[in-house]
Amino acid sequence: MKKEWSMIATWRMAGDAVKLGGEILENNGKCQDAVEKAIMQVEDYPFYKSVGYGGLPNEDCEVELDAAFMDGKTLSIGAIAGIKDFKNPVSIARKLSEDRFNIFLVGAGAEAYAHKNGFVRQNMLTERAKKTWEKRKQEIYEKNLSPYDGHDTVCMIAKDKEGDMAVATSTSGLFMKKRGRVGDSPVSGSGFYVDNEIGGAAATGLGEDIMKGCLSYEVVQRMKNGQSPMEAAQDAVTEFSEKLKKLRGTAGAISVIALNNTGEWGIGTNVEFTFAAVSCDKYAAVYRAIPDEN
Ligand code: SD4
Repeated sequence: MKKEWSMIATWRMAGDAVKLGGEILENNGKCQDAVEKAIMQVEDYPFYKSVGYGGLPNEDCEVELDAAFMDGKTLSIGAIAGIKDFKNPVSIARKLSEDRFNIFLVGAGAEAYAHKNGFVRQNMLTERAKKTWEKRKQEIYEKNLSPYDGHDTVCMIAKDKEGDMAVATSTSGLFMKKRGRVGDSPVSGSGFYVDNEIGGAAATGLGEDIMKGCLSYEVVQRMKNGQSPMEAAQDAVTEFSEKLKKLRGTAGAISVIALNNTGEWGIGTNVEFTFAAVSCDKYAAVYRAIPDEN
């Protein structure tokens, strides 16, 4: 059944934020505002370890953030990567989406743009994140662990009462990543995609593998070809994970959320304990997705 408005986000941490986004949509607000404001709430909360303030540092103990914004009506995109010391990367990405050129900025260039456009400077490294970094550093050394565990991106897709759609993402990326490493989250087609005429999708997990399959665009194309968001997301993740395993012996964690332009939602994953927070026509809930065993 067609939903008046609808919103989906990755992870349990977005549970309260989708309620906020839902209120915006219920009160005739725009999908662009719903995804931005809801992600800002997650970015500002210091205990969500992998997004915004309090995000997980890179191997040099610096917090480098990636974010993106896409408008499904105009296909406008704005993205930033590796930005340091600015609050609310999602808002900087949204601002960039207003431009015709230079819509994806990295590092010092992104910081100069944010400064020029009046965005708030903030040291994004918290004491808590620093302690987590020190502990992991010790564990990597003592137990010979892979450094690259622990990372969750917040992604949100919304459809408003006008039928317009938007998607946004925000993340500190892979914990202990190399300085300058960029994952899928700010990369169009891999970390996110939306088109009013079809729907949207966004990914969380190991960016290095998500980018190999351009999975958000793949899910949107599957919806275009008639699959429901649930089928599109689950089939795309399962088929691509199988392909990676066959070709390379292993597939990283991959989860994709999807929302079509009637407000129907779906989630696909290859890992246990993936959650999606959903808010549609006045109800809100957090769902757990189960990987497809076939
Ligand atoms: C990245 N995809 O930078 C992000 C991290 C993430 O769940 O989503 N983790 O690769």
